[in-house]
Amino acid sequence: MTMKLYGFWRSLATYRIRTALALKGVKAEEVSINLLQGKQYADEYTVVNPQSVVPALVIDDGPPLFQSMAILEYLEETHPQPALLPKDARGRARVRGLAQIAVADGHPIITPRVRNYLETELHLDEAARNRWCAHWMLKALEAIEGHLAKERETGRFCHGDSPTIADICLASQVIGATNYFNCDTTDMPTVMRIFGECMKIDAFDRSQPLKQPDAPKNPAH
Ligand SMILES: N[C@@H](CCC(=O)N[C@@H](CS)C(=O)NCC(=O)O)C(=O)O
Repeated sequence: MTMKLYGFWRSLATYRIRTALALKGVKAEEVSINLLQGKQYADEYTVVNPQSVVPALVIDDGPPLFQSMAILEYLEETHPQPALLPKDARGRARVRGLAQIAVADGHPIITPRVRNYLETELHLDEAARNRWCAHWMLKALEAIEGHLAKERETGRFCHGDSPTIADICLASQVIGATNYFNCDTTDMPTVMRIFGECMKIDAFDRSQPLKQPDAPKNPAH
């Protein structure tokens, strides 16, 4: 079986898949689609993903899988060990809910296509665009903190003592907030404690955007 992950070093959604693959010990060749150069709109890529976003995962000659949550669920079903979802339905609902705060509510409104629209159609300058992004990234993290701080299922990780899909999505959100938008995360101690636990795991750490071979050496990208 061959796997090809279409992604980009900077992409938070790609980070989620890279991390899940690493946790599960699944090898995939990564094909870089340079979002900063608009390569997501090139014909060669729109045949892979008509939405012009990464990630997409192609397995053998099969049709590309798309949307990071759907790909995470696919990997969980096809490579069940180590499990990234709890055994009980209620637990799975909680993990998916936490993940979706980042994936469905926080991340989509800071993506390049949204930032480009704010710039070219609404004429917001860079400072205003960054304010927008920082605001919405933090809102999602605050919502996650609200759950994690008070719910007894929270353990070393978001749900118990081993990492789940919720931790992968939390980590992607924290990386975006801190690496890209300089967010102040002091009001979310549980989120940051769990992020610290994630980063002790090699699969989370080495999948980070700034640790990818094509990432710029100067972090002020
Ligand atoms: N909901 C999608 C989001 C995909 C997405 O927006 N990816 C970003 C990179 S993290 C992208 O390719 N953006 C291209 C653009 O906005 O032009 C997922 O989770 O896979």
